[in-house]
Amino acid sequence: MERIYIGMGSNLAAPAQQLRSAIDALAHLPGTALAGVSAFYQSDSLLPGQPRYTNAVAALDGTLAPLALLDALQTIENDQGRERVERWGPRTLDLDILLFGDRPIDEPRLKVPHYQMHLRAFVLYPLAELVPADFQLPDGQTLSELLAACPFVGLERLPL
Ligand code: A4P
Ligand code: MG
Repeated sequence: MERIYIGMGSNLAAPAQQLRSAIDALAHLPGTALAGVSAFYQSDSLLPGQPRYTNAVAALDGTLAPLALLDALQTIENDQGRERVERWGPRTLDLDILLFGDRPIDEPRLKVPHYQMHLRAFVLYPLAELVPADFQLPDGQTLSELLAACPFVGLERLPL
């Protein structure tokens, strides 16, 4: 059994509802159990000219292989109307595998930890709600160090 963290994001078609549907789908994934969900956070897109994003992080306990989980997440994205028109384009739902136990993964289709998670406030602050205070990434960096280098600026935590 491994603890897995999933970053969720949406900036189209009622983003908070998209996240709630995704959480429901994650709760029903075979081979995993939903272990927790952060609050929802809003922030501007990293690319100008796109609607604001709503983001959250979910924790799963699973026995699935990493690529099987990626397939399942992409099926959920597609079921919720994800269209891949351009990289970083606006999307109904993006599900990223942030962390998979304490293993780094380097496959053509899957890089874990997610390549930019350590720089993104909309990933780090929701993740911090779900992990112990001394939490470390696979490379030994602590989440506290990453948070200290990544101010909460521009992030809006939505009421539960
Ligand atoms: N892939 C590799 N590693 C992973 C992983 N750890 N988890 C591959 C999931 N997928 C992974 O993903 C492209 C390919 O990445 C997948 O087929 C998979 O094999 P994608 O979801 O089709 O493409 P994308 O999401 O457009 O690209 P990317 O680089 O994942 O974009 P990001 O980094 O997700 O950025 N602003 C705010 N405020 N909030 C956001 O959530 N998100 C983006 C998109 C831009 N600006 C944002 C936000
Ligand atoms: Mg993605």
